[in-house]
Amino acid sequence: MYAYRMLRCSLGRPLDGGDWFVHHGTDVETRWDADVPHLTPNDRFFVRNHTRPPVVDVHSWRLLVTGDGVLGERTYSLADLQSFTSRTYERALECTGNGRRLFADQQGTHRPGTQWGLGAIGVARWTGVPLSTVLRHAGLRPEAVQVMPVGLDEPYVEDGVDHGRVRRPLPIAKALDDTIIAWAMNDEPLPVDHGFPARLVVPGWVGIASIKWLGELRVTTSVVDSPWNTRWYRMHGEGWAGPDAVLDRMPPKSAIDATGPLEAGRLAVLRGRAWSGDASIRMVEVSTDGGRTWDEAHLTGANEPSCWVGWEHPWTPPAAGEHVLMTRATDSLGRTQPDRAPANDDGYLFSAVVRHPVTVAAPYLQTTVSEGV
Ligand SMILES: Nc1nc2c(c(=O)[nH]1)N[C@H]1C(S)=C(S)[C@@H](COP(=O)(O)O)O[C@H]1N2
Ligand SMILES: [Mo]
Repeated sequence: MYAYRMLRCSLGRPLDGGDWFVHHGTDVETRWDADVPHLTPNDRFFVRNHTRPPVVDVHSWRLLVTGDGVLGERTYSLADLQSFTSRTYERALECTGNGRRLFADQQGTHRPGTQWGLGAIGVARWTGVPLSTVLRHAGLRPEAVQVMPVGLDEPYVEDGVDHGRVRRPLPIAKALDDTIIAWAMNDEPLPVDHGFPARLVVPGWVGIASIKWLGELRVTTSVVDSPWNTRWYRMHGEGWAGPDAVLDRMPPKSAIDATGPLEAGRLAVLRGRAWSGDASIRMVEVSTDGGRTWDEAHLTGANEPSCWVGWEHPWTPPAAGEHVLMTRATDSLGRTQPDRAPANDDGYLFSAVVRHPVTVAAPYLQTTVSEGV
C-alpha cells in the first residue's frame, strides 16, 4: 500500500516539485495551494482510512444484502451490480473533520484528531447503481428503517478496544434518495484507497457515511447503532450548546484558490469555490479587508447541490503588504457561514469563515521608475 501511495505521488507534480498532498500519517489531504480543477483527479483526492485498505479479489467479491428489512438474503457480484441501470453525478465527498486545524488556528481551541486544513474534500464524477435499485431488487420491506453498510477493512481497534468493522447506520430515507453504490470515480475503476471494488456515495452527508470496500448491507426494521454514530461523528462536549446530535448533512463552506502573485494597483481576479451538503449555493461574499466590508462574488459554472460551484471576484490591491481575504457562503437552505464555528469536543464541522492571508508586492513599474530617478 505504501509503495502504491509513493507511486501515485510520483505521477506528475505541482510546480514546486512537492507532491499533491499534505500528509497526516496514513491520511492525506489535497493541497489548496496547487491548482485544483473542478473535478479532483483521483491521484489528488484526499484519503481517510481508519485502518488499511483491504486487498479485494474482485472475481470472488460479493456484496451481501441481509437483515430483517429484506425478504431474503442475496449476494451481488460486481457484474450483477453493473447490469442495473447506472447513475452518474458530480458530487463532493468531505471529511466531517475537514478544517479541524482551524479550531486551533482561528479559535484557540486545539481539537484532537487529524489536523486537516481545508483539503479533506474533493469532487468526483461517481458512477454506480442507486442503492434504492439494489434494495428493491433484494425485496425491501416497507417496515425497513435503516441500512448498515459494513466495510471489508480490518476491525478498528483504538486503545485496545475492538470496535468492529467500519460501519454506520444510514436512515432509509437517505438510502432511497440519492445514495449510490459506486464502482467508478472520474470514469476509472475505484482506486484501492477510495474503496475498490465498490463504495457508498452519500451526497452532502458527512464523509463517514460513504463506506468504502463495501462487504455487507444490513437492512433492518429496527434502529441498530454503531460506534460511528454513538461514539464518534456527533456533536457534543464543552462549548457545544445544542442537543447531542448525530451528524448527517454538511454545512456550507467556501475557499479561495491559489491567487498567484498580487501587486498593488494591479487588477487581479480572485477565484475559489463554495459548497454545501444537500444544497446548492445562493451567494458567496468576499472581504478583502479582513471582514470589515463584503462584496458579492460572481458564481461560475454549474451550481448543483452537494457539489462545489466556482466564484470569482475582481480585486485591485490598494497597497503593498499583508492583507486578509475572507469568503462567506450562503446556501439554498439559507444557511450562512458563521464568524466562529460551534465548539465541540471532536472538532467536527469547522464551518466558520476562514482567514486567508496574502502578501501584496509593491508595484513593479513604480519601483523601477523611482529607482531610476
Ligand atoms: N470502510 C471504510 N469506509 C470509510 C472509511 C474507512 O476508514 N473505512 N473512512 C470514512 C471517512 S472518515 C471518510 S472522510 C471517507 C473518505 O473517503 P476517501 O478516502 O475516498 O476520500 O470515507 C469513509 N468511509
Ligand atoms: Mo472523515
